[in-house]
Amino acid sequence: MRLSRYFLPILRDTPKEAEIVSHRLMLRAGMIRQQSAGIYSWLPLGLRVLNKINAVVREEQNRSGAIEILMPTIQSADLWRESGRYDAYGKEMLRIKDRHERDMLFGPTNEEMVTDIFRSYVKSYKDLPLNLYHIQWKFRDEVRPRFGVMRGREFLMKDAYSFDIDKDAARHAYNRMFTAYLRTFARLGLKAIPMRADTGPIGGDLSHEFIVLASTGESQVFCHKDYLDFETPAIDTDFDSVEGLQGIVDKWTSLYAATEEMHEAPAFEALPAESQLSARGIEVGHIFYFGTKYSEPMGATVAGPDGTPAPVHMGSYGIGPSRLVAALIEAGHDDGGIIWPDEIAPFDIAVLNLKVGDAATDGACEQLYKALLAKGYDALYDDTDTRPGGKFATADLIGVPWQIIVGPKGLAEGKVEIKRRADGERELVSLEAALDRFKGKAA
Ligand code: 5CA
Repeated sequence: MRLSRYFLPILRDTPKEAEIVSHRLMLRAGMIRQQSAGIYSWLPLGLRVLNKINAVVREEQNRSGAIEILMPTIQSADLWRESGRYDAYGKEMLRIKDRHERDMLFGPTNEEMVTDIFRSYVKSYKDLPLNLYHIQWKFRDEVRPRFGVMRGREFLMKDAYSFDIDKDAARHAYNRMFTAYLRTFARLGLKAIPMRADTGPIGGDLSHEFIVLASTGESQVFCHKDYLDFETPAIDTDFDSVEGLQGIVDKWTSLYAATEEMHEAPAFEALPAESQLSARGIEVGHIFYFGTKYSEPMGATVAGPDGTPAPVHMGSYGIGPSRLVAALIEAGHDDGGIIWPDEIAPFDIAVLNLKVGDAATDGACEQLYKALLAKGYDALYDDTDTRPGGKFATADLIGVPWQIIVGPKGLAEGKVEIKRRADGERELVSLEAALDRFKGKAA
């Protein structure tokens, strides 16, 4: 992408309305624009990051055996009357009437709708287990939308729904998602700790929130420090192995970890003082097992081996990709701006032309830029006529992991500079060496 042809509305001044660093940086880096309280447009840079997060989430959902669908944002109130949640959900639900005066709503979650899909097609235990997920916008009319996309009213959610013949099978489905979540957050470069959690309006009696520790987090959490050193399940984890996954989940739930609602002070205080971690955290994922809470009232039954129909056992599993964009910035930034993990960065490499119009500099930059594109990188070429200082500031602000800085002085000696955004380390190398350094996206 040539910056001169891109749409990157950078703000030089710090927006006053933004209370936390991720919100400030997302506005300054031209990633989002607020349209009304808690409702945002995603500008090109923000959308790139959101899509990259979705790609990781999707890969790990698929790996665990879940199957992607896409359900609508607008739902019929009748479905929610069947489960009894239409009245119970309260003011957070945005209720709408269509032209025929039918009650509709903008979905805050999809348990009812996915249960309706399931009951329409699946009748036998032979078609189980099944886990269907989608990545779709949700609306919750939060009393206090704040911190930008961290707590929005309209936000993106990956929500998966599992269907099983009995409680044991449902436990395995829960463990699959639990394990997939550990892998997903680790791939995003985040340390997310599963904590016993309250189930709120979703219901059920087994639930974990996945919490990223951050001083600006909205939740108060308590856990054993050793979780910070636990190993992530490997890429070749066998998601069909009941014992294997139970082993992973047992390990990751073996030590104390709870959100404020579930906190038991005496148990926590019994830990050695040096192992007690009491901190603020961001909830990036939340998983639930709720048995037959929806399948029973909605008549989602399957026939078991003896032919007797019984309500299917369900769980639901949420991740907030739009919230994750903010969480990643809370976890990765410095005074200069954002520091993205390589896999999530909006661009892989930025080429900074320090003297546009100078034939040698333009030539070297074009050569670099085209070679990087040919190797499959998302390259950003700053070919604008901004001063060098402005280019450095922009590249640092938007957090591209690698910068190749090209100017006439260096080129006179046959050199360009490679800068690593994360630690600021710089290296002077020949143009050929710079090209050779970046071997190809898959390499
Ligand atoms: N149906 C279940 C699981 S699929 C459910 O709705 N769970 S939830 O309420 O816990 O939300 C799932 C995830 O969505 C949360 O862990 C969080 O990452 C994200 N999320 C929830 N509310 C918001 C919000 N207001 N703004 C941004 N992200 C949110």
